[in-house]
This record gives sequence, structure tokens and C-alpha cells, in this order.
Amino acid sequence: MLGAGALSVAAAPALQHVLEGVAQKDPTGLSGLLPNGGGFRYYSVAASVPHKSAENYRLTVDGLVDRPGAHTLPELRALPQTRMVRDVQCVTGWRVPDTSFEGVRLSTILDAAGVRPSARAVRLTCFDGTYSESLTLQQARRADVLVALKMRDKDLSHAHGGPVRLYVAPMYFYKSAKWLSGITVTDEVRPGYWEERGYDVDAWVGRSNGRGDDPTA
Ligand SMILES: Nc1nc2c(c(=O)[nH]1)N[C@H]1C(S)=C(S)[C@@H](COP(=O)(O)O)O[C@H]1N2
Ligand SMILES: [Mo]
Repeated sequence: MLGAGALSVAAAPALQHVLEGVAQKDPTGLSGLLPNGGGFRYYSVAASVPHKSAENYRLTVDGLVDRPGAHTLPELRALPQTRMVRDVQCVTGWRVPDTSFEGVRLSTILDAAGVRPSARAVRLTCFDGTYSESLTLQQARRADVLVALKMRDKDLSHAHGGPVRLYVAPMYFYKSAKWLSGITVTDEVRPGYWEERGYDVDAWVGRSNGRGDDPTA
């Protein structure tokens, strides 16, 4: 279905942006600007994504941790919440200023699970069955990396990856995996979906993927 994989890491950044646009343009027919989305585009590499509710949602934590387990949505809501307002920046160029996200720091969830000394990275997986992301452990522990439950002060909609998505504020939006369902602590970085197709694991806005522009400057 997606042609982007074939070109993989050899593709130049500019071509990758085009490929991202093409590959994501229409597996679903829902892509493009979301109605009332305030400039957000709907992206999903999976053709259809199941809906999860407060009753059946689970976030599993496993890998190199002392206490593997799963969090329900009420449990996540009961943990300390952090709210941040930043610009959202997709690597293909679109940007949405001053967007609030709110949720639990990923570091809080990692600390609760007890990360082992041999751990170096985190792999994030999604209940769309396809997408994945990765962070170094140092990145994952930043205060501006959230397991987000709210966007713009409302529960995350299904279209935006609800009920729970990752939110990596300082990086391009592809790091912010939608429909988050798994956190696996690993001994090395395992590149995520777009990273296997040439995107940088270290996706700092303005400093990666061959981009010299810095929208935060
Ligand atoms: N599960 C999943 N998460 C994903 C993606 C995706 O296709 N699937 N696309 C990424 C990209 S490239 C962007 S720009 C944002 C888009 O988020 P939005 O659909 O809420 O605008 O989600 C990111 N997280
Ligand atoms: Mo993106």
C-alpha cells in the first residue's frame, strides 16, 4: 500500500517530505484538513483504527523494567497532569501555533515501572497496529514529553490519536505517536515507522531531517 518504504533511508529529506504527503494522503480517504481542526491535518498510516474507550483502553509498560504492567485511562487521569502550550510542527511544513496538550509525563510512568540500569531507549507502539516511535531514554525523561490525554483542553479525539497519544513537544510531530498503547523499555533505539523510512530519530524541530529553518527561532 505505502510506496515510501521502498526508498527508505536513501531518500533525500525533500523527497521524504513529498513521500510522507503522498503516502499519508489517502490510505483512509480522511486525510487533509480536519473540519474545525484549526489547521491540523489528519494523518494515519493505517487504513482504519479501532476506537478505544475508558473501559477498554490499556497502556502497557514492559521491557527492561522491574514492574511491568498496564494503566487504564482512569489510572492515567489520576496521575499528576502537566499542561504545555507550544507550536505543533509537522516535518512536511504545516504548523499550528499555540496548541495546548495535557497529560502525564512519560518520566512519571517510567519511574513507576522502575527502569533497569541497562535500559537506553523506549519504543512506543500504537493500537492502529502499524505505527511506532522511539526515543532515547534521555529524551523520554524530558519534562516536555507527555503521555497526552487532552489537546486544547478537551479529551483527545479519535482523529487526533485519542484516548491517549504521545506528545514530544520539542520534536517534529511524527514523534507524537497517536493511539498509544505500548511502552517498551529497550537496550537500544529501535527506529519507528517513519524512521525506518528515513526520518531522523532525533527529530528536534528546525535541526533535523535536513531542515535549516527553525520555526522556533
Ligand atoms: N499512530 C500514528 N501516529 C502518528 C501518525 C500516524 O500516521 N499514525 N502520523 C504522525 C505525523 S507525521 C503527524 S504530523 C501527526 C499528525 O497528527 P494529527 O493527525 O493529530 O494532526 O501524527 C503523528 N503520529
Ligand atoms: Mo508529520
